[in-house]
Amino acid sequence: MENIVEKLWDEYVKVTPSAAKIQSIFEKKGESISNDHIAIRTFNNPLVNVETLSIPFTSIGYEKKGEYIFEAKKLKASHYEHMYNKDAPKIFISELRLELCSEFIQDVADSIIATSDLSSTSPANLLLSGRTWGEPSHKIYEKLLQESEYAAWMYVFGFRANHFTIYCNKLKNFDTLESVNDFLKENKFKMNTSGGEIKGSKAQCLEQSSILADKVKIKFQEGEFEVPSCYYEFAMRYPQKDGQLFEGFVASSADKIFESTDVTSAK
Ligand code: OOG
Ligand code: NI
Repeated sequence: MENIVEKLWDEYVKVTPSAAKIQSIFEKKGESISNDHIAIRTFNNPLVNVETLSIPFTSIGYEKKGEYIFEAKKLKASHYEHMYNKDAPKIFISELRLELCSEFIQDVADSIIATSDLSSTSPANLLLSGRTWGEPSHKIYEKLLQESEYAAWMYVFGFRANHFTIYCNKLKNFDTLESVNDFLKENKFKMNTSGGEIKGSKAQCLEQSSILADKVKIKFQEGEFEVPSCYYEFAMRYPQKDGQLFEGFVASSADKIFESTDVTSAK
């Protein structure tokens, strides 16, 4: 397990230099970082859907706990928790519901999945493979962006962790998510402000924030362009009425967290 999480991290930091920087500034303050969750994106094609990408996790003791629908973004997601190891990060996997998308998106998804050699790739390897199709076309990327930022991101970045999330309850020197955000801003990181800097509330038992995705140079068929890659998230969890810490996700907050990879905000 540690293995797949570590490997996902290695691929993630390659396109998210801010995540490594943020870890190190927290460590300089004497913190050791725990992960609340890791998020993965995909399409609902059975070859690569949430169910398929969950196999590497369910096979090591994770079980499905929650399901979420994002109508406007045409997404569906599930979250997984480890049955025994309470320190294992939760896994949040979402999929684009292709049948609700335009024919253009369906054709792009079908063709990139068809050109990927999935028969010889286990789901665990797939998760570490990034883009399993060739060089993307910037023209197609731009057209996808107009309809679905999520589809455009998938087209360029493929299978990988979209973000890791620092579990802020475990930080020793930060009592509130606000103080975490202040520290990040002092260090010149830009926050995703969609729906407010802090999404959710104590009453919802979950507060979340995130930096805007890093921008990386990608080689497209037409040449090199900078596009938003991945981001780092921060979560603070609170006990529910029964005294148990809330371990789920809040759809209305997640809806805004998705926008951390939005090109229009990642200026
Ligand atoms: C997932 C966004 C939702 C959360 O913690 O609510 C999420 C994504 O951007 O792929 O991770
Ligand atoms: Ni998240």
